[in-house]
Amino acid sequence: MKALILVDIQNDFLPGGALAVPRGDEVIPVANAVIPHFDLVVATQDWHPAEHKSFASQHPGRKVGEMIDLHGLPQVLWPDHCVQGRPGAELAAGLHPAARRRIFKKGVDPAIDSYSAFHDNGRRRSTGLGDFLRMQDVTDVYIMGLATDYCVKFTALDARAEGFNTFVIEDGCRGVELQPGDVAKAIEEMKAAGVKIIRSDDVVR
Ligand code: VGL
Ligand code: ZN
Repeated sequence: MKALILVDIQNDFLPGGALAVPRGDEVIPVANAVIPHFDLVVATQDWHPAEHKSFASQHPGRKVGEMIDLHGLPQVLWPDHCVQGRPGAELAAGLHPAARRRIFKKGVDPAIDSYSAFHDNGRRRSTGLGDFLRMQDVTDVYIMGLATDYCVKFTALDARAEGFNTFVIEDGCRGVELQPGDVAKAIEEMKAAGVKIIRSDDVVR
């Protein structure tokens, strides 16, 4: 059984959003093209409380893009984004309705960030996605969305670690690139972990 995981295709990660990923909107038509080829589609939603500690606004004197130590974990400080219940946290309006059927929320604990769709950055709490996929007899996981160098990468690495055959649809992803080259590095890291990098054409045929 194959599953498609749509990572964080939310308004705040689109051009004009609070944490806009360059050309993030270009993943929407790719998502809509591949969705009909999957029996199981799951979407993730970054879903932060307003006082989330990944927000630079919660650390007086600190700026967006700076690195801090958050309870023992390195943490990039982000602009306020994907705040629970706000329009920026909604899935992109243009997404195929099937994208909305099963949503896993992450980043809910204010004290720890959660790039992966499977568990938080300290591996303290699971989102339930791994068990859910196993319960549906999923063996192969296809991943795309935003952003390549954060949530897509960590979701793909965790999918491998959980034993799924893992595919990342490269043209269905866009990256933040805080540092130039971050996307290329993320792709190499995923490959090294056994993630297969494919194109949407490989799914839609
Ligand atoms: C993400 C930074 C902060 C992502 C989420 O979806 O890649 N990046 N929160
Ligand atoms: Zn976030």
